[in-house]
Amino acid sequence: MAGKFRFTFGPWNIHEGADPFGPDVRKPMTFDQKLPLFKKLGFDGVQFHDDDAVPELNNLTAAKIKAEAKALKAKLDNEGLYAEFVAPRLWFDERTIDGGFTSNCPKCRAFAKERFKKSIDIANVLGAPLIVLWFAREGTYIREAKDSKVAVERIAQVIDEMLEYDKKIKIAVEPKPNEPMDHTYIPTTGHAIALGLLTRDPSRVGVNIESAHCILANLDPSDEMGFALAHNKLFSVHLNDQNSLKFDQDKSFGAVDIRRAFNQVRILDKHSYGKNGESVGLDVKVMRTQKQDVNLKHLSNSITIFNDLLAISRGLNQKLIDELIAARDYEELELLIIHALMGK
Ligand code: XLS
Ligand code: MG
Repeated sequence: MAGKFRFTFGPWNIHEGADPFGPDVRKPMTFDQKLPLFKKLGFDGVQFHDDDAVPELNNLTAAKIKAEAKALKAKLDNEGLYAEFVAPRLWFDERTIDGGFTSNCPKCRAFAKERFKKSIDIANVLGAPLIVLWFAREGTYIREAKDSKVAVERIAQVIDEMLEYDKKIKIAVEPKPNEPMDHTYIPTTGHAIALGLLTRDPSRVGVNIESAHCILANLDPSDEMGFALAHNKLFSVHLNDQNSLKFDQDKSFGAVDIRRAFNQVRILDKHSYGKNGESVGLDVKVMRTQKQDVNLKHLSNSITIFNDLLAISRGLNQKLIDELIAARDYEELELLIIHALMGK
């Protein structure tokens, strides 16, 4: 029992602060300005959307995409960083207004598949073993717009083709129940794992579990992680926090419910998460109110909170816990945990 934890985040986690109600409040930073910050903040790896890695990739030839990815790989090597995954960003383009894989328009579906392939090509150059699929617009605003059976079959079909396209790549589905859509297909870990069963190689289809997304589905993130671990499917995690069922907040890890965060750290540690090279991603967003010169604290604070909770978890008297469990004295066990979290 002991996880091996390496931390990652994506360039989108350094954010200018725009929200649906107002513009940027901080100056943008270029990718090259962000890169040296990873190590300084305590991170070892970088997560990429396909167009974070190769901007404007829609307008580039396959050869040019590979060349740009190669140049990026050199920059990462230079900083001593690894690429954890590449995720096709299928929610920005006008062709994916109504989704990519589940769009009712065949040309749009073809575009989405192309982007998936390009993501795999980029991942290969970067040495990233994983593609993350967050199904942003693969859902509906009104149920009558799409057929849910056909939609799931279409998603499975594309994943299946990509497993054939690349015989090694692994795919981590990142479930989320809503936002931007009213209802998103593949809302939970169970759905994601079952989706993999519809493909030619379920062993290469797993999950990236994001704390906030579980909470939005009214589920406990640590139990979702346990479910995935029991299936050998926890390919990555996106730790953060979320204050109940509202818009996706991506708060610093543990900032809302420290006990809920503790249980995520504990389940990961207990089952040696990271032993196969998995990373701990922190998909956190700084508060809009934060000023320019202190706009990175959500990242370093999230690692600090993770490590503090890890120390608490490892410091618990396991013998006493086992005794309390055997005696079914969960009230006493609860006090023990709360006191530990209170530093008592
Ligand atoms: C959005 C997602 C996104 C993915 C990567 O809610 O969390 O950031 O992790 O595409
Ligand atoms: Mg995420």
